Amino acid sequence: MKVLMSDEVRDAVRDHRPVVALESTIFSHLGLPSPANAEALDRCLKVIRATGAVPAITAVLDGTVRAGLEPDEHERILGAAHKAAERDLGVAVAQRWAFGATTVSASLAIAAVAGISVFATGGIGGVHRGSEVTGDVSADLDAIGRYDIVTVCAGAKAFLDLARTLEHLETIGVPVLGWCHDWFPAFYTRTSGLRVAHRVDSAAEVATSHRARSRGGTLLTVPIPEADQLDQQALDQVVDQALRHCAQTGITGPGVTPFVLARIGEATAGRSVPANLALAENNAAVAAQVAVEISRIDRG
Ligand code: PSU
Ligand code: MN
Repeated sequence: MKVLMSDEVRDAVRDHRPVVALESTIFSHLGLPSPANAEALDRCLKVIRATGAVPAITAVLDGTVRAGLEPDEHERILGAAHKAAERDLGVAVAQRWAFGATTVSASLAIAAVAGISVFATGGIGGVHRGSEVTGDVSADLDAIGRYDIVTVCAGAKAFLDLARTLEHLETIGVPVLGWCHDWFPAFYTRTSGLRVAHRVDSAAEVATSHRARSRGGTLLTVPIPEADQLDQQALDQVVDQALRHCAQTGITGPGVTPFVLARIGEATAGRSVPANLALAENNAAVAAQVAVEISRIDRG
């Protein structure tokens, strides 16, 4: 796969300086409503730079796979998009998609070609509830396991089967780390009640353990900041109702996420969107700290 890198990102990777890759789905209309999406992008970019790393937004623009966008291109990822998972990247090139919004799996594939070691997102895809019937397991998990990259997230999407998601990550050999925390976070809330494999308390620990691995990726989970978390019981109720509605009315596949997220937004009186922004920014900040430590190791 050919990836066009911005000059800034190419130079930083060449010199082993810290770089953090970002996906574009969360910033598009598929991820967050306008104008919160623009604010999320702005806050993530700023905090990565303030921590001493270079941000590298991934996307397909006009049929070209990109790592690192120019400032005048940022507006293009805030609008309507075709969702591009890793498997879609080739078709996005062949059909010259105007904007392919990269998911976690696509971003990791692009970051790997670009030589970037750290990737920040909001929530990863995972094993869906009822997957024993539908077989719905996000390609994100395979990509996290396959590429030699640290993925930083606040857990998985709010309405997945988190216990099965953790089991799957164990099966494919991904170390799931908790950032100053013993629990697998549940996106809008700090804990799912499920333990992570290992707690880590510094970026240096994450960087060292990642570089000491035999193969594949590391998943670093960062709980949403305390002040921004939502009420778990209220969330459980909305999610159950929304998923039942999807099943009854035939909303399936890619339609499910936007529907459930909209319901969560209504039920929390709009508090889910600021929570999403806060966790995305927080993940970007932690990812930048990890990138700084990895760069220290790589520069010897
Ligand atoms: N988390 C959310 N909303 C999203 C996503 C994650 O709260 O829209 C996106 C991410 O881009 C992730 C993708 O990579 O959904 C996973 O999609 P799927 O379950 O179709 O693999
Ligand atoms: Mn799926």
